[in-house]
Amino acid sequence: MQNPYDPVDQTNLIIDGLDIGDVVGKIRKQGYAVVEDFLTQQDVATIRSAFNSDVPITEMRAIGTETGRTWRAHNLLAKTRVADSVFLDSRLRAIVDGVIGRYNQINITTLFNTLPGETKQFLHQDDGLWPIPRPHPPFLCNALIAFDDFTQDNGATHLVPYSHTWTRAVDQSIEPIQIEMKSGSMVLWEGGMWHGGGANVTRDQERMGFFISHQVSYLRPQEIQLLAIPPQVVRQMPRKLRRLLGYHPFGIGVDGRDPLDVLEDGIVVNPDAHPAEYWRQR
Ligand SMILES: O=C(O)CCC(=O)C(=O)O
Repeated sequence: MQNPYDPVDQTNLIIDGLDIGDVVGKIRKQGYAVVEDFLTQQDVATIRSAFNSDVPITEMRAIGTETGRTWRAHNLLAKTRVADSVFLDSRLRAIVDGVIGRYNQINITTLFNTLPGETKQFLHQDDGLWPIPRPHPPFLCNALIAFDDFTQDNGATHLVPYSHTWTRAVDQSIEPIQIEMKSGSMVLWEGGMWHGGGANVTRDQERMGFFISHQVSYLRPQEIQLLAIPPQVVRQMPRKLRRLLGYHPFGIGVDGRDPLDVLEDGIVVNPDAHPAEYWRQR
């Protein structure tokens, strides 16, 4: 019997002209793949406008950067509805299913803007947060969509191809490749891939990107989605997006009920459950 957590075979699956099997194959083999023109310029403009006006952001000083020259917004699904369709995009969903299996959920969401003067990050692995010995099956699949063109000078993401299968730490002096891509394009990588943001050595070019990390649904996410997004907000979301946040049946659910039903009615004690006296008197 097939394990329900096995990656889905997406060979020969074409969605909106994109060869999903090809993208999945590249991610599995070399650790990453680029999908050009994933978003239209209209989509990019709409999300960028929300990021600039509605979405609260913070400075980031981490992963080797101390300048404060990166702005970040996390917990995006609590802050705006503007990108819901991106999370639900059928091409993205099929790629993630092909890399980590169909039982997956959102791990963390980030809109970031790397400003002129930002320094380069350490090369790191996103799946290093979970202390699972290597080699292990892929359990994280990440997507980063360029809003600005990613160029060598503005710090386009550094990646070390094939390093997702390595069991030793990468030498930080290794020569990575840089993923230069046009606004609207997306790079995806497997969670074990060594990568990092580059230095933005321009005087005046920002590098805005939209990052969505997915993980297998049996792991605890990096951002506690079930708490981070208030239930009244989740109730307004499409059902598929609620599932992606972690409201999926796993094990016993909530007293044997589907978490989505509990989200609707707030009933956390199964109506079919009764004290022992009830059952003895039957
Ligand atoms: O800036 C980038 O392109 C990648 C950022 C990154 O890997 C991170 O912040 O963990």
